[in-house]
Amino acid sequence: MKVFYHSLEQNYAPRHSFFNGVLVPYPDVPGRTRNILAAIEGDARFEMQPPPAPHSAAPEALHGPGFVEAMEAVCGRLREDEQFFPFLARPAALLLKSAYPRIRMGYYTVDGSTPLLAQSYQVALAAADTATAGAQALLEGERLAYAIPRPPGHHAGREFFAGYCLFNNAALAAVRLGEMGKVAILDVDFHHGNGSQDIFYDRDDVLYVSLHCRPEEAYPYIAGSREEGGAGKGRGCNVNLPLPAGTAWEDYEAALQTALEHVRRFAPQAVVLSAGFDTLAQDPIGLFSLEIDHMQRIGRMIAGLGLPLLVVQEGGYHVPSLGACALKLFDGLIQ
Ligand code: Q9C
Ligand code: ZN
Repeated sequence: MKVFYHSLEQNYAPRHSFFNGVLVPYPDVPGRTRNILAAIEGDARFEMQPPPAPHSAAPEALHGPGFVEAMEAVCGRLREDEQFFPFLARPAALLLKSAYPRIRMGYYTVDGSTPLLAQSYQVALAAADTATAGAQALLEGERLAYAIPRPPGHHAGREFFAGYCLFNNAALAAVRLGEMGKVAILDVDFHHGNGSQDIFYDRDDVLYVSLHCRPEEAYPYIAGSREEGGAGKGRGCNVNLPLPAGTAWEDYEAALQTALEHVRRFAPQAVVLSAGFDTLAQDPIGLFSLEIDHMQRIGRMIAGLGLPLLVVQEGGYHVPSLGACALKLFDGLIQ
């Protein structure tokens, strides 16, 4: 299967995330993708593709020109070693009129988990390009492809960045796959993909189904409840299946079965899997108790859909386990 990746992210290493009022070491480290790449390198099933064409994702179509321009403007003005957290975080229209990109960026900020660096804009573009190249492969007839963007994407909404995510890689891929017909995004990251939900909330051409830790107990705290079912013609096309902290395989499997029933009923032409490995018991952020072997079971269940599938990497922070998780997931998907 074709694997899409852009090496620009290897030099991308924010130092801190602002969480619970303190700066904590940034969990989205370059070692994450390095561990995955090392695992798949020696495996003939994975065929590394050349880096995607620059700016092929065109994120402004999805995220709006104001957001993309503000990010470019802020990043272009940051010092080499600077880590910028917007200190205003409010969608107040007045902020957008500011001549200062640092102030404008506040409009697009929801929390402090994600600082911006001088390279953020370029790296975010490369990540988006990586996911859309994966989508393009499915449009050209591939049945399974793997995109490994970094930073991840599912917390980035129409007009906000959050949760280590800048642009929504999986959403951009899903939009590209729209050429085939209806698309489902199945999100198995430990966290609710509030960005993906936001982007497709009122649309009936993209189904968003997520299995995640309930917002009462985990990030993003502000979205992910069962009641959020879509709006307007998108009603019924957003499915949240929140699970309590501590969830282990039996309950997870039952919820995944439910998620897959929703996907089948929607009858999409293609599926984007937002694949996070932060459901692992060892994960330093996640609060579920899955084992590495369960990734194979997840893969096998998803393969049962029999649909073209683009796997887009999201979270997963127990670095030494990530490559093994990816191999197990694809063992299940391919068998
Ligand atoms: N100490 C993704 O997995 N903060 N983002 C959690 C835990 C934010 C996760 C802090 C978590 C964001 C893509
Ligand atoms: Zn996550």
